[in-house]
Amino acid sequence: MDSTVRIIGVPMDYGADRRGVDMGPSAIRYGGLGTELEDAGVEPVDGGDLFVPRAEERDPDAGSPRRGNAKFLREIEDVCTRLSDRVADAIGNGEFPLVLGGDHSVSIGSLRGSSRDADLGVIWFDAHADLNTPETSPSGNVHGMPLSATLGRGMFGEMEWANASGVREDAIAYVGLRSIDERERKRVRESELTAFTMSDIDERGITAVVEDALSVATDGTDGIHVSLDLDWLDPTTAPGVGTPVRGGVTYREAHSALETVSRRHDADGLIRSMDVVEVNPILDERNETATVAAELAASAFGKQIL
Ligand code: HAR
Ligand code: MN
Ligand code: MN
Ligand code: MN
Repeated sequence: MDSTVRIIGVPMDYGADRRGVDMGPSAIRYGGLGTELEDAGVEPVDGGDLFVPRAEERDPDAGSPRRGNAKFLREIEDVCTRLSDRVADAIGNGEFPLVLGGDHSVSIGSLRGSSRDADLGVIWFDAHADLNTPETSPSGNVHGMPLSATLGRGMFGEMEWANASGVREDAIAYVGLRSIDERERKRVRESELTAFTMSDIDERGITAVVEDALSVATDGTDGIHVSLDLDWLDPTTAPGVGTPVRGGVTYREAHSALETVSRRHDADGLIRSMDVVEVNPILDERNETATVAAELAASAFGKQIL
């Protein structure tokens, strides 16, 4: 990959119960992101972090919808609106935006920004489907809702700031699902989304699955967004996440997946933007999860062993 990578930190934990994920951007930088990216042969430009007020000085229910439950929705709207501008500006300047979360609700802003002038496909590396709405969420945590927000499902249909009409539902592919709420399961089945679970990876191998996911996301789109939730990995490799689920991908499978993404990008230049989310340094062990996050980003940008 040849373009400048614009690092955008979003120290936001409004979307998750386990406070601490707001320290993710610092931890990923400290885990070696800059040098890792240089090793991948790209030029990182760190634009610092977006301003995010402390959750402790806010009332989680102040912006809650009339029906349903979505904590800190007003604050998330504010941050994601600013983030989407930053992402769109970076792309407009010919740069590649790399967003560091923060919890997964940051993707609402990444996706809206990246799809502003494009039809966008999405690869969602995650244990979770993130397809709840305020009506169906068991937790009220918006990090379990970003894809529904993007697609305007349920009451998100009335929230212009969250919707990204350029994101094509039939060009979204999950990779590595293993924890889905009952009502999400129904939604995934009835939707046009493509879902590759851990069982698919067991049966077919990570490379074949990621290649299929890339085909789905690039079919008829102008580019794709890669969203990497660190809880996609097995908790033995990535313990520093708020909602760990055992049975995730190994360290090698994760690298192999992002290397497959990078090969595809070299071939057709279709990767437009990426976010790396859910690293929680308070729950981490010796910054391992943040370090893996930095390494995986470098793999996505083409870092090679030889
Ligand atoms: N499905 C659950 C909920 O909506 C848990 C979501 C877990 N979150 C994430 N997202 N880390 O991937 O509350
Ligand atoms: Mn997620
Ligand atoms: Mn997850
Ligand atoms: Mn299609």
